[in-house]
Amino acid sequence: METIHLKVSGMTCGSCVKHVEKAINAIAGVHKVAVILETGTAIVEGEFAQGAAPILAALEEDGYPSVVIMDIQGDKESNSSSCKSGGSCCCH
Ligand SMILES: [Cu+2]
Repeated sequence: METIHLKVSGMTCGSCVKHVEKAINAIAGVHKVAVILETGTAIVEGEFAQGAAPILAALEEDGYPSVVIMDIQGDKESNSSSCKSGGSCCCH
């Protein structure tokens, strides 16, 4: 199971939220969708064989262009600690 965080533009009211939820739910592999109107974000849980691309395409089609928010802080941390031993990179 993966989680994708999206920044969704164009949502202005509760029916936009429902629209976005419906569009995302229609995509294969999606298990759970949480849309937060206040922050304009959507959190999608599921198995994403093709990554976020089908979700972004569906939202774009419905008039809510979206981008994936980088939420891999844990990964970043493990990367930076691993490259301390590796030597020549940006975070030495
Ligand atoms: Cu609306």
